[in-house]
Amino acid sequence: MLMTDSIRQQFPILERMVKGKPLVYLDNAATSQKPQVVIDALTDYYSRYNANIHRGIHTLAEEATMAYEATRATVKDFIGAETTEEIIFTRGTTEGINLVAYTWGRKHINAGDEIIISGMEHHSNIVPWQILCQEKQALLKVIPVNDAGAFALEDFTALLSPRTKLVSIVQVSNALGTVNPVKEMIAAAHQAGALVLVDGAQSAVHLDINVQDLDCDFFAFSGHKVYGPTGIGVLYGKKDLLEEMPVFQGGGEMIKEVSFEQTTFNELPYKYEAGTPNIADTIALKAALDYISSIGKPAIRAHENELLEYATAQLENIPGLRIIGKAAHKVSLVSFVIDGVHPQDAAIILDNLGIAVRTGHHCTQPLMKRFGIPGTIRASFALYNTKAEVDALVTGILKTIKMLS
Ligand code: 7TS
Repeated sequence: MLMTDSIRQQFPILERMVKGKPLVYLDNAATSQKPQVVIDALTDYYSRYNANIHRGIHTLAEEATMAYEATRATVKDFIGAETTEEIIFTRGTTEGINLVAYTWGRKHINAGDEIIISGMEHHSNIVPWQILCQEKQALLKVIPVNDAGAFALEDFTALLSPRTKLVSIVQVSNALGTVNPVKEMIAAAHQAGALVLVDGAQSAVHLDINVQDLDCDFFAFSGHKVYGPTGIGVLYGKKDLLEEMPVFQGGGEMIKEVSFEQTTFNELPYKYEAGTPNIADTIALKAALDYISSIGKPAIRAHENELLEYATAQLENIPGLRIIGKAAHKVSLVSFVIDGVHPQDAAIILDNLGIAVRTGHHCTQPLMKRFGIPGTIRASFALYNTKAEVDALVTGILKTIKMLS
């Protein structure tokens, strides 16, 4: 059992009042709140050892470099990578996916090749591949999503062909909460000769991640969804792939030697980190990952799953409310629509009650189209949420229905 009271005290924002009511923050899939240790790591860096990294040999530069690289080592352990050379810092999941599309993709995708994604992808795992496929006359194939908001492994393997070069798949759907069988998918894709990128934006905070066990070729996630800062993310890539891929952005840091005639590039991981990186947020990401590890993902998961079950049972009892996404394996996220209630109207009423939920298409427009809806109301739970907050949501929904009907 998590000690929610003491956990909540570590998140200063949870003391906030919104519209005269205590904040009930249920938009964790968009971004999670930050514990004091993360906020402290940011202010500590700026107030004690702000300096550029990898260049100066003065004390501050050395301290900043050490802290920055310490995060890389922590990330390596957090996702079970083999070496820190495989950990590339990015701005977030979106940039990680784009990095692969613009480097590996531009080199390896040719006319007639096929890339497979699923029908539940976030736009950031659709658009980069669409752009690439259009440029290269390649084909983007989509795994169909069933009424429960999932797909069977066979629906995926049926799409694999000798032309499949890449499978780019979300591990956990941000709109439905569905957990996809990525390990089995990776094995099947490899057998067909394709590489696999896993979008871990939603999974990294809930599931135990071991990229070596998964055997994925790339894995991308965002710091701000794992209780860390915005503006920092991670792209994991297998070393041999990262070594042979072309560079992404050119500039300082990513070079070995530059002349006007020719440039040689730096070794991994610096080859993909051009310019002064996001030092402060990278350093604070370590505090966030250490925070998660200190509590333990299994304990966090048990708490979140309890909230999910509790919320699902209550919401299902509300007449006219329909849950979208009823896969057998889900994370702590519930998406729903209500007869006669536009999600946006519900969000405004709930906000007046201090309740923060996400409404709309959740950057998954093709998925919304599949379900024939403009969007959903989404409540997503984190380790600091409570059953009392679920009760507040349910009461708020009942009030919303009364007001709008
Ligand atoms: N992939 C998935 C599955 C996501 O949920 C998100 C963000 C991204 C990629 C992009 O991550 P970013 O950090 O680069 O923006 N998802 C959401 C969401 O559900 N609500 O706001 C952002």
